[in-house]
Amino acid sequence: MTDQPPVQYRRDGDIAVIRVDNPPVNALSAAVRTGLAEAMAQLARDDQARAAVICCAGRTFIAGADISEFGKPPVQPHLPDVIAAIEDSAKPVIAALHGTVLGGGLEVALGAHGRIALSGARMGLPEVTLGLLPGAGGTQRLPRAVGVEAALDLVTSGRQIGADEALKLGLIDTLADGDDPCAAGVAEARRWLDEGRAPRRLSEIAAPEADPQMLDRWRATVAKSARGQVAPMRAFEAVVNGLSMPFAQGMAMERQTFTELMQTPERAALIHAFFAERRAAQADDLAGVSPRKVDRIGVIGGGTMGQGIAAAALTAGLDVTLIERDDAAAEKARAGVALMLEGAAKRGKIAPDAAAPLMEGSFRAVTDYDGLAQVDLVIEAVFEDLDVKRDVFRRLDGICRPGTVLATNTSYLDVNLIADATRRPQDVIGLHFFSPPNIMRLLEIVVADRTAPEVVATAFALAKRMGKIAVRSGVCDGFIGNRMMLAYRTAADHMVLDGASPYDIDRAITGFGFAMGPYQVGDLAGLDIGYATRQRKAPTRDPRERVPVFADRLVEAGRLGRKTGRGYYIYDDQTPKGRPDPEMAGMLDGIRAELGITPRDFTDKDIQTRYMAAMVNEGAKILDEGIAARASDIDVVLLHGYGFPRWKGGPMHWADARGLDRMAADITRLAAENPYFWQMSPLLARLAAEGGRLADVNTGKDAK
Ligand code: 3H9
Repeated sequence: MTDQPPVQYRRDGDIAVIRVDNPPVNALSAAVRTGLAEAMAQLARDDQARAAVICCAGRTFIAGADISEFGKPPVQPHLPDVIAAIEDSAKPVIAALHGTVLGGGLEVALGAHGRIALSGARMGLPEVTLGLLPGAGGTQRLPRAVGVEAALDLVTSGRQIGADEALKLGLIDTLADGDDPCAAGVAEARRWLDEGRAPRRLSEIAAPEADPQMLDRWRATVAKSARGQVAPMRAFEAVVNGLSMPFAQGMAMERQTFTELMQTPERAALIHAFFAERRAAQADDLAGVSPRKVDRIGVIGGGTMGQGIAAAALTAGLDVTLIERDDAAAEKARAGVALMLEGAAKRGKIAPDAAAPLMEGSFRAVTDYDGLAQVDLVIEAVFEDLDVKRDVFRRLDGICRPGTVLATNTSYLDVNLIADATRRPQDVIGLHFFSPPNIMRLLEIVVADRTAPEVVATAFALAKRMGKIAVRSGVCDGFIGNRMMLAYRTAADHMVLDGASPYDIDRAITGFGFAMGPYQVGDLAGLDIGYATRQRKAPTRDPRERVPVFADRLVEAGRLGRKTGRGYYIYDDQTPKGRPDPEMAGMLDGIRAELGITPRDFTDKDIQTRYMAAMVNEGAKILDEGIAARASDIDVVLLHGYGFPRWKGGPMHWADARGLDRMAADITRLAAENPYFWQMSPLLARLAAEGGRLADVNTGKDAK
């Protein structure tokens, strides 16, 4: 932090430079709003100043309102008033943009009379992603700057655009070179003075006309993509309704909508998700612990996971040595990684022509473990079998130099047992990537009993470098995510055994907001995975456990899901995303008759209640055992790895919002039916009785 006030006023000749310096992202806290308002008053008084520049210190222009103030009583001056003061200035005001110009930051820029941006700047109005709409003139000024259609696109999607696109749209006037936004702004202001340009106020421009058909198209698009969310449609309406109102009335309507949205559970959930993602990377016991340097990594196994991990690491600028069994497998892996890098180039993750040089210079697929002698970290992604993995780690122990981090990508095996295969368990950790690892952002960092703090810190640093959202987990079967999934899938399987169809379940669960239902997910992942797990556990299975016989039958009939064209659904050219199988009902009825089950009906609500109760109950157990350090970490895993609807915040947030007494009542009722499966988490029972919240639980165990 600097000792200086967050907004400084100085003069460069006859240009006032108003510089915001509020690390880390120059958010518009009350102090910044006050500082900007005072600076505008000073500008008006300053006879020496003929124009002004608003620019920012640090890595970005203003990245928006201060989100940490949301949910608290608003403090004056309000942002719309500050922006009105900027726009009302009799002297030209130029906003000089760099970094990420977001939300209220872009609204400040729209209040200025001219906008110049450094070439790397990105801008957008992400408020809908927080359950809000732009609340400081964005819905009213943006259409006047870029036209109705472009404004609808930006306001309802929250997407960010680069400076080039902003220039084309007319959102900015000029692109500047260099890396000093304030200097670029001063030069632009001087040009304005030389040309004698007067302030141009967007509020004084008539609202543009809109083609009714274009509006209908957009209304349909927004309704479809918003799914269960409220904010995108309210944002759409604010833009459209504002077109037929005087500017001041449009501003009042926008403010009213903003205030209403601020009260919604959707806004609370989305902001919870934003902070939960950032909090997940913070561990109290790692303060002051330095990560080891990681530039070169090894990947063992060139299947889909190994290839994806390699591609993600190359994209992040790491050097990668991939080990495969034989030359043919190594070549296949190499081709797969090359394809993924081309995909990364298409998605703009690396430069358009970067894939080939990365493959040439930073990647090799070899068959000899000796290639790993000099790497800084190894990620093993071989077949999911404890003995196979222990063998790999024994070999690594013999080859890797001291200090190399040895990571396993296992999704459920005991990392302690893997660590024990080496003479350096302190260097062993789990890095559970999600499939496909070059796309999915979630990474579970699995900390074993003897993993050194430095190794944990190294894993977090690597995750950050690779752009992953990292969550720390302790060791248990399935870690946080797959253990949760097993619980809610089991609840779903019980419902199918008892009378629901997989299609009923998937409809109810996507209706809740999940990206996919459990049986759609099963088909995508391959039904053989669950089958293999059930076979593995069969010898130790408790006789009270209910086996999803129907799932086993599908696999035994060769119906493994999408990859075989048939699983719960049928996949063909006409229905690549799958259609229900007309034979499913008959098969299920046959199995129920065999098991002596009289089928019963489940409403969507019944299905959602059981699915969520199983998920939350397991989450509470995971928290209680210290497998997760905080409830919000569990939310992040479900949001990023399992398609939980972001606007509901994650299962733990959702349960707190619904009330733990209601959750406990659901579980008690279900336990009467099946006491073995519905064993209430003691933590959940206690919190429900005390009126507590999962969010406030601090196990103090730091997930180890
Ligand atoms: C809005 O503007 C409403 C207006 O229309 C109307 C008002 C009336 N506030 O993400 P990072 C913190 S809505 C407070 O790790 P990066 C963040 O928590 C707002 N804090 O860095 C973290 O703290 P910590 C619209 C914020 O480089 C630290 O800064 N704006 C805010 O990966 C670093 O963040 C947005 O939605 C904030 N606005 O990404 C932008 N932003 O170190 C939200 C960040 O303690 N922000 N922090 O964990 C972002 O998208 C990214 O943070 C950004 C930087 C791209 C800026």
